[in-house]
Amino acid sequence: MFSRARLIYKQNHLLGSNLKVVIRKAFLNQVKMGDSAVKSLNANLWDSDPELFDLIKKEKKRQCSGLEMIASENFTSMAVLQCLGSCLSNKYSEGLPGQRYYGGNEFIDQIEILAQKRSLEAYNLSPEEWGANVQPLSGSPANFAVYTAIVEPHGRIMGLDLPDGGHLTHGFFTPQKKISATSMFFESMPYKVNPDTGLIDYDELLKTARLFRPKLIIAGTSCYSRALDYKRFKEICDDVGAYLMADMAHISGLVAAGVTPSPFEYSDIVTTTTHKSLRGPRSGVIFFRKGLRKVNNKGEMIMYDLENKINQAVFPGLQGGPHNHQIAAVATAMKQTKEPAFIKYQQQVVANAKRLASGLEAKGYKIVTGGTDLHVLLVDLRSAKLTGSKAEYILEEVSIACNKNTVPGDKSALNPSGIRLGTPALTTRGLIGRDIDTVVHFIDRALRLAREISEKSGPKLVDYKNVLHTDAIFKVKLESLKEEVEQFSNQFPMPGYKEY
Ligand code: DSN
Repeated sequence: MFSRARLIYKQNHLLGSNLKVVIRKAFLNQVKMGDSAVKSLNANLWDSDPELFDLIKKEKKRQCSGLEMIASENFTSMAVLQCLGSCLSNKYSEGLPGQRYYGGNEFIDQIEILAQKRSLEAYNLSPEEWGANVQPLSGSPANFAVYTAIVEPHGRIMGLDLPDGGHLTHGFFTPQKKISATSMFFESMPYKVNPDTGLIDYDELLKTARLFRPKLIIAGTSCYSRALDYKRFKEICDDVGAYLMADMAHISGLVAAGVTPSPFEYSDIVTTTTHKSLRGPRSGVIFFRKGLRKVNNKGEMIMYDLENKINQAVFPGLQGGPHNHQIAAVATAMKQTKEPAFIKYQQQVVANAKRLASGLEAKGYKIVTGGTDLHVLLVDLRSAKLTGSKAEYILEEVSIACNKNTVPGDKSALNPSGIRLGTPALTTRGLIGRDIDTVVHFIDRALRLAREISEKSGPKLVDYKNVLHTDAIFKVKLESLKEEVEQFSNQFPMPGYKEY
């Protein structure tokens, strides 16, 4: 028994030591393989994924050689790109500075606090009266977080109708379908522009608000070329006991530079994206008031209680870990708002938009509201006998990017009669004065060509595209205009990395 036991022990022991050797060898091997695996996984994008890198380079070339006139786009700074491509992308930090659900957030906390502080400074806000949540991933999540924070499920919200220049998240629905989650989970009622003037009809808004009694009214636009009357919005909100939320996504750069009225004086909450006129990263910020809200008719002080509600709506309500690389990029973009060059840039954005509007008007195009005070204008193409889709298509074919848009009085959002044009991106590349006249000239040539093609093709977009690509004379005209646009555009510098 004993010797058998010894034998078994010995066998096991031998087996054990052999096993140890085997395991150790495998481990060493793994470490070696791991090393080389990590190394090869860490290669530059251009070495590890030339197929994707090639597509990115092509997009860069498209951006450089075209004229970018989508009013919500811009070319961000090198500092922002460097934050976006930094190690901050690696870190989880659910929670707020000082109250995280993960360790290792010493520097992440400092970065987020810096982004909050600079966001307030950018708009000259006192930290006693305002707070900022810099975690929303973009504008739509920021808006939805506000609604879930302060409006109960199926509570009432009013926003500018999408076809009148509002944003999807302001509650868009059609007679057939609830389109935006805002209209699915809350009861939304649109307010409108006056179809003759293209201007927001504040009297009608008041009448509807008195009937609808919303908990929240949104003062914000996606395509509207005039400054909003925030004072009037606030009076209407006070009349019906609603909160006022300004969505300043489009104009947040202009507001920071003081070239358009600020929504902060009258609003309870302000949301914004940070990548449009502000020129930051794709991200979002919610500003909320703190302190005294009002004194009621019994003389009692009613305090704001937005801070916790909004912070908790963002996380854990709607989002997970904040995107720290974006938050750092917001911090550096907000810092830039304090530079004199930023103010000059924003002034030029508006000057360029005004010049573009008056140039197109001089060529016979109808500009909704008769011009612009901001970075954006809306061209009504009904009198030019073109649709927004046909105009957008031909402009893209000659390397001018813009988007089709409904104009006041349009019956269908699917077949809009206008195009929206913006100047933030062109201004970033340095276009001024006479350059804008050249852009007007290019747009006019393209639209006149579109009309010729449309006369030949008839009303259908599919036939129009077909004629545009098959008719030899149109093809030559199109190619030559495209070449001129690209030669012109390539003269202007592009911020960011050279190739990508
Ligand atoms: N998609 C943006 C715009 O173009 O206005 C708004 O989020």
